[in-house]
Amino acid sequence: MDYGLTETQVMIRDLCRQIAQEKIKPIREHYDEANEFPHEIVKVFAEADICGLYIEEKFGGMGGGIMDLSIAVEELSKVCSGIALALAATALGTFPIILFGTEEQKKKYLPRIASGQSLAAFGLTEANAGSDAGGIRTTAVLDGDHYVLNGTKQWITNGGEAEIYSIVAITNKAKGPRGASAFIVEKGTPGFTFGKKENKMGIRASATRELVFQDCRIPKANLLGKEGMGFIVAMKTLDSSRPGVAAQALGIAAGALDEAVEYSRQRRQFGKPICSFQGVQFMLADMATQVEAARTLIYAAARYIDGGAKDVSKISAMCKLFASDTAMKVTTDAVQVLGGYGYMKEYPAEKMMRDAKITQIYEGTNQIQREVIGLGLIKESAARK
Ligand code: COS
Repeated sequence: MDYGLTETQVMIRDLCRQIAQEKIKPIREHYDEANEFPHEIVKVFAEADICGLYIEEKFGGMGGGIMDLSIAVEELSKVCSGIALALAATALGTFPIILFGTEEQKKKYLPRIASGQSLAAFGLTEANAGSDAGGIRTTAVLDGDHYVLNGTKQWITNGGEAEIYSIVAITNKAKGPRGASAFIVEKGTPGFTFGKKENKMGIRASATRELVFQDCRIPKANLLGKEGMGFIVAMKTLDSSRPGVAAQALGIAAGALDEAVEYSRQRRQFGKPICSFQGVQFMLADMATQVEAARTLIYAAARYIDGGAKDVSKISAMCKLFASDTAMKVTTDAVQVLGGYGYMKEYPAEKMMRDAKITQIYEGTNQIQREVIGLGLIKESAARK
């Protein structure tokens, strides 16, 4: 199926497929085992010019959108979603600048990201503020022409590796979510350091770290949007980034399906390949149907957002919810098809199953996605009256 992709999108898909097969496949096990960040592959992304797929051409990007990013993330994640995350998490950290940055801020930061010279990251989550994003405690206090940041962000993807961080902090405690603001903070700013690097179940080739701010002074010019808009910046960013997580989940599921089909053709039991048994065929059929449904929903969501639709929270949450639940189900079934071998580290199915789990958790748990979808339904119904 060609899914109505443009010529450029087919080119992006084929290029990323080639990078995944030739450059990532041979080293994915090493990075997973070592819990190490894949600097060599980030260089490959930069050389292949895929870091700016979703960034405007005038800022050095390819001028595409979320659809182009999703295609790339899906292809890379078929082989290793941990490595693909360097690209996807950079997009998450870049969306606040794309959506709310001034022309000067865009001119200063986007070309560095588009060229692959700098990675980006998004800092919202804290130890006591995960699903309850409005509960963050990191503060930013205006002092002359600087803001002074204090607090700790937790579980930040690309933490320590990124040069450019979009950070949400409280500028007015009394106002709740309306008292948050968003800022750009550069690595190397005095008072900005990195804490614990996490040892994770899956996506082990990605860097997940604490960001620590201690009297970190950043120029006032680094404020994104207006003071008090931080919660909206965060929510709109997540609306744009969730199809990327969904594409990551889709890639994991599609990769696991490929492994399961191939294995079932090779593995012989009772004198026949196991793919000849209906019990296995039915499992593969269900897996493939779920993968196609996830892809179709993600592409629909990505096109809708790229088309400039205003209220995209519901469709964005739907594709993240469906694709990540699909990834968990399909990878679990792939391990089952591979049986004892599926449980062993010499086959990639167990890694895919470990990698899939996080997609049901980060960028909003699937319980939060259901809440967003539910609220969207109520809002739409109320608007019709
Ligand atoms: N776009 C624009 N505005 C939005 C919005 C969106 N997607 N979502 C919420 N808002 C606005 C609301 O309209 C509301 O505005 P008013 O103050 O004018 O009424 C304001 O933001 C607060 O919204 P709400 O009352 O719904 O906030 P809650 O604190 O109840 O939280 C959820 C809402 C749960 C949806 C939010 O906290 C969330 O998304 N949590 C998950 C965060 C997450 O994904 N974390 C993962 C880590 S970041 S990678």
